[in-house]
Amino acid sequence: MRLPLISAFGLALFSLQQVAGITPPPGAESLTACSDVSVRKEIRSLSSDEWNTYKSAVEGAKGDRWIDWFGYLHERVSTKIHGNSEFFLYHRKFISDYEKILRGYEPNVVLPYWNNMIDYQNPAGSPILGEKYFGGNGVTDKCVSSGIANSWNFTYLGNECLQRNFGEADTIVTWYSPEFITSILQSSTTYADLRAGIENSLHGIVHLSIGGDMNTMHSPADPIFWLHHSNIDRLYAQWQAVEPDTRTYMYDGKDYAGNDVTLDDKLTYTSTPAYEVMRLGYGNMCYTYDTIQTANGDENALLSKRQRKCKPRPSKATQTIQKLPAKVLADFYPSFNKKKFSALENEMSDITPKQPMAADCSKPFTPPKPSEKMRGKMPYPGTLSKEYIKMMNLNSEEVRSAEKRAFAMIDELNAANYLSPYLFDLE
Ligand SMILES: [Cu+2]
Repeated sequence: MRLPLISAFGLALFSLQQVAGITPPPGAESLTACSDVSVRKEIRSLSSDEWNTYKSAVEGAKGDRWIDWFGYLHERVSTKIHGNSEFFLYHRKFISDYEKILRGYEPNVVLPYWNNMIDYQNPAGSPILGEKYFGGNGVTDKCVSSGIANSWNFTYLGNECLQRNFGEADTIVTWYSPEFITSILQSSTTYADLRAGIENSLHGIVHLSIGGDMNTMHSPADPIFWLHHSNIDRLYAQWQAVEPDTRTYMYDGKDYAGNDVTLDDKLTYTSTPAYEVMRLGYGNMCYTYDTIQTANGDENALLSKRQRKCKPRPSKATQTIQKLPAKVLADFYPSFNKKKFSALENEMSDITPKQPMAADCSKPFTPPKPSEKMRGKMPYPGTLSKEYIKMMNLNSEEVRSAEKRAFAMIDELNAANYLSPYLFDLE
């Protein structure tokens, strides 16, 4: 009598996984679905209660020197987890460990992310680097003296302050646009492609150009690190979710020693196999992102009806890009070209720094008018310095080819007279 019961149960489990279409690799079958899945949101869409909770958790963790510890840990592992395939997976676990530490101070806290692509034209002008959130450039001795990180000090660094070092006249070089990241999401067909495309572009320039501690191996000391990496993790998770059957457990490319990676590889200095962190909503990875939820039509009770009105509609930028010459689409937007694309591989929403998301917005969402002056004038991103490439153990050929690709995309969009809604007349 017992046997049929067991096999019936086994069958039920099996068919559940069939529905999802994801076949877990050996070891991962035992990961169970989380009973509670938290939703990471763009920082500007947090309610003031949510922001205060986050702030209080961060201040608690800072007070107990957890943030110093994570900076120290990152420094210890840094040469193994950058410039190779482990990059996404190690950082996914790393920021999730941080989130767990924060829950020791605020049980309901959820790590937000910073969609810094929408701020790419003028990062120093982003509210995220302002008094209300994380503070701006360093002042005396490059010490940060505003926002959440006002007057932070680190004992393990010889009692030094938290430093930032923007470029000339307190500005920051141009970062990577939503148009570019959309192109990377649509063009990357392997894990290794996506890793190289994101780490060598958006990931690196944000670290390098915020400068100070962000441009060191103990960058987690800067509280902005966690929101930047949450955004990087979101892009990886979205890419996985476009084709969950094939991409959830797709892991290829090389590790730091030049060996092919495998799903059983242990993440550096941990006993965690790679496969354990790859599927969101399973095992210890009990979170998702608001953009994934929305794209999957799984927008849940977290958003009230009133809040739903503030959700971005299909964007103008998407429509404009789709009308560009076939060559531009074929070269840079394969999914738009096929006219079959997922919202998960499209970062071009109507959200801009002038109209960020707001959880409690009272007016209907209308994107600002793009500046005609900027038609055909998308700027090139800043490039990674030799020193940065060396420090991070990156492959300089790979970096330069990622940058070249970005320049080529910008050239084609400008040649087609594309008007980006993320550019403003700054004069
Ligand atoms: Cu890192």
